[in-house]
Amino acid sequence: MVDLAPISSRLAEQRIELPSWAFGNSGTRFKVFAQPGVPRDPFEKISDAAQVHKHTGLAPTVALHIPWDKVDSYDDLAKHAEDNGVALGTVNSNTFQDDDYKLGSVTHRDDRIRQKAIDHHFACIDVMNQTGSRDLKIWLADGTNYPGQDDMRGRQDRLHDSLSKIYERIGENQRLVLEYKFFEPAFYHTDVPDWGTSYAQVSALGERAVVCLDTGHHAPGTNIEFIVMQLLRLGKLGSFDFNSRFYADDDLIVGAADPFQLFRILVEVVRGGGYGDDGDTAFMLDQCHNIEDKIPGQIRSVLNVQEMTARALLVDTAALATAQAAGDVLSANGILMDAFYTDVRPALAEWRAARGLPEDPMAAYAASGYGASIVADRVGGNQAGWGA
Ligand code: PSV
Ligand code: MN
Ligand code: MN
Repeated sequence: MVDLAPISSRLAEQRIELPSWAFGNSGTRFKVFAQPGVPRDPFEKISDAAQVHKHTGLAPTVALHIPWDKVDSYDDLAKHAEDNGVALGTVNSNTFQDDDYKLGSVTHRDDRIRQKAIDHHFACIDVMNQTGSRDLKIWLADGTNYPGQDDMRGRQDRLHDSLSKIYERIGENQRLVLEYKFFEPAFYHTDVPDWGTSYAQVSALGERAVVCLDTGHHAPGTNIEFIVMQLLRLGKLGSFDFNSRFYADDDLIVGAADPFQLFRILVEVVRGGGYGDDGDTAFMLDQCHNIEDKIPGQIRSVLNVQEMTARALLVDTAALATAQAAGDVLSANGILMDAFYTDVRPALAEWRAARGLPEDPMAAYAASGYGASIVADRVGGNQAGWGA
C-alpha cells in the first residue's frame, strides 16, 4: 500500500463546494426523471449536501443559485447549514430563465433589460452580504444563433459596462467570478466563449475579478490543463466547476469520463500553487445526477477528486525536474504515469479512519438509512429541481 504520510497534511487542506442544484431533479430536454425523496426547498437541499460532508469530510460548503434558492431569511438558511455542519458558499446568478433575456441579458441592446440583469446581480450581492459568501459566480447564456444576428463587438462592449457596474458593488473580501462556455444555449456565438475572453473581461475590472473554469465547457480535445497552467500563471484562476463529459456539457460525475484528464488538471493545479492553503482557486462541483441517486453521486464525485488529488500530490517532482532538465522524455513521462497509476484507495481509507471518518463513505451513507428516511418523509409538495 502506498504511504500517504508525506502528503497527509496536504490532503487535509482539501475543500470541495457542492452545488445545491445537484440535489434537485434534473434531466435533459427530453425528460426529467423525478426521484423520490428529492428536496422540496433550499433547506432540504442543504440537509442533503451536509450528508456528503458528514461521510467524507471533504465538502464543507454549498453553493446557492438565485432565484432557485431564494428564501425569506438567509440568516435562517445559514443557521440551518451551520446546524448541519456545513456553511453557505458561492452565490450563482441566473439571467437565463426570463423571457426578457431571449436576445441577451447584460449584453442586451435595451437599457431596461440590461439594467434588469445588473439589478439581479445586485440582489445576488445582497444575498452574499447576508450569507457571508465570498464569490459571485456569473455564467451567462448570452449569445446569438445566426451570423449577422447582432454586432458581436457591441455586445462585448456592453458586457464590459455591465460587469463594471456589478464589480463596483463587490465588497472588499468578495470576488466576481466569470465563467466561460463555448456554446449553448446560443449556438453561433456566446459572449464569453473561452478563457481568453473571460480573462480579458475580468482583467479590465480589477484584482477581485477572476475566471471560473468549468471542465465541461470546452471543445473536445482541448488541452484543459494548459489553460489551468496559464490562468494560474496569470493569477486569475478563481475557481473550478468540476464535472465530466463525453460529448457536450454533460455535467456527469467528475472523473467518470476521463480520469487521466482530471489527474493532469490536478497536477497543474498543485504545480501552479492553486491547491489548498497555497492558493485561492476554489474547487466546486457543477453536476446533475439525472439517472443515479444524487447524494451518493455527490459522495462518489468528491472521492474521485480526492483520489486524483492524492495521485497529483504523489508526483515525484524532484525526479521529474531532473528528467525534464536532462531532456529525458521517457523518464519524465514515466514519472508522471507512475503517480497516475498508483492506487491510493486503500491508503485513503486508512487516512479517513485516522480522522474519525468512515473508511468507505459510500457504504457508510448506504448503511445510514438517510436515503430511505427522506423518501418516507418528503412526500407531496413541489419538489425542487434544476430550474425550480
Ligand atoms: C450552464 O452551462 C451551467 O451548467 C453553467 O456551467 C453554470 O455554472 C451552471 O449552469 C449553473 O448556472
Ligand atoms: Mn458551470
Ligand atoms: Mn455548464
